[in-house]
Amino acid sequence: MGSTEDLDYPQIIVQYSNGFLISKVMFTACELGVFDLLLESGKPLSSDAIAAHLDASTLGMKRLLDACVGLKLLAVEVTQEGALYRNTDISNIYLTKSSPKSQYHIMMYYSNTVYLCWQYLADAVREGRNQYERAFGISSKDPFGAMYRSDEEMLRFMAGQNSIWSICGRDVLAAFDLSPFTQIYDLGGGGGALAQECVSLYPNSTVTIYDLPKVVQMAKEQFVSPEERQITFHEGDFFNDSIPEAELYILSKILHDWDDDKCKQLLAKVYKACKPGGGVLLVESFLNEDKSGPVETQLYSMNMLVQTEGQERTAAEYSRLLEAAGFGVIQVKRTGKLYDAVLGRK
Ligand code: ASE
Repeated sequence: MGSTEDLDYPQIIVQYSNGFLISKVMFTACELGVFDLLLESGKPLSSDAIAAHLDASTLGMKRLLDACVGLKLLAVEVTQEGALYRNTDISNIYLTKSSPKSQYHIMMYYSNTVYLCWQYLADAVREGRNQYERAFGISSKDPFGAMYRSDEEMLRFMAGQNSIWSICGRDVLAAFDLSPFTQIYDLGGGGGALAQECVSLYPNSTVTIYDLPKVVQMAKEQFVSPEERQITFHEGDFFNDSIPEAELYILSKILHDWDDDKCKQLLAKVYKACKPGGGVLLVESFLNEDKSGPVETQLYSMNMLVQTEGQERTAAEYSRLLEAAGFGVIQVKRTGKLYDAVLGRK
């Protein structure tokens, strides 16, 4: 029996202790461009060649590459000229910048922003609030003011959220037949990846991305081209400005940013604006009813504690929020993947 399976040092404790080291190895290989270089080169490369191309030390790069092999993010073959490294299929698809399913941007957000907030997790638990003041020296009164404290931060967040929808967007939009709704608002639609999935899945729909003015400007500059005629924009703050009439409102990972009072306030406003027969689609990661899992969602809920005013909720909790706002027929769909959906009808 290996020493790490010894009851004095159970595997579960070893794995959990090393979890953050594993994350940081993967984030760093992404950040330095290891996976991009190996994709572009089209052939396996030595650690010296990779170090030279990426302007890194040979000593540090060799160690990073070997750790990536141990994590199965790279493969190595030993030849007469020495060790040659190449991407695995999974790295090519998810860890390179240019792949359609790239998770590069969410990794950069985790590594450079989320990681810093988690430094203060104990303080967040003690105080029951987010940690922007300690992590970045900025007021935590307005979480999105803090999250969008610079254009660079805002862009990193928007690109990160977009990368999630490139993987999960289709599943949550296909959870219900949304084809009867042609006039759709994506409230807090950010970089627009979910809106793009929506018009591609429902060709008769038009989606208006409703978000803060500086978010809309960035989305137009970086993510959505004017040729995408089915996508339009509306600049506003959904708590303080009016919400135009539409058939369907999508709130995707919006309610998890806010406490119950703010959620009720927002949903009541959406209910008022909604056409009769219309609806609201909530896209979130649902906790089990007894909150026993899934562990990914429990971890996201910890992240909502350190970064926002919200939390992850159960399907019943979202249904109750919808009912409180006046929505009738409420249908819940668990997708079995990271994000689920609930549809409420007016
Ligand atoms: C938000 C989503 C996220 C607000 C802050 C966030 C994400 C990271 N930080 O609405 C993406 C989801 N991932 C996690 C860990 O929650």
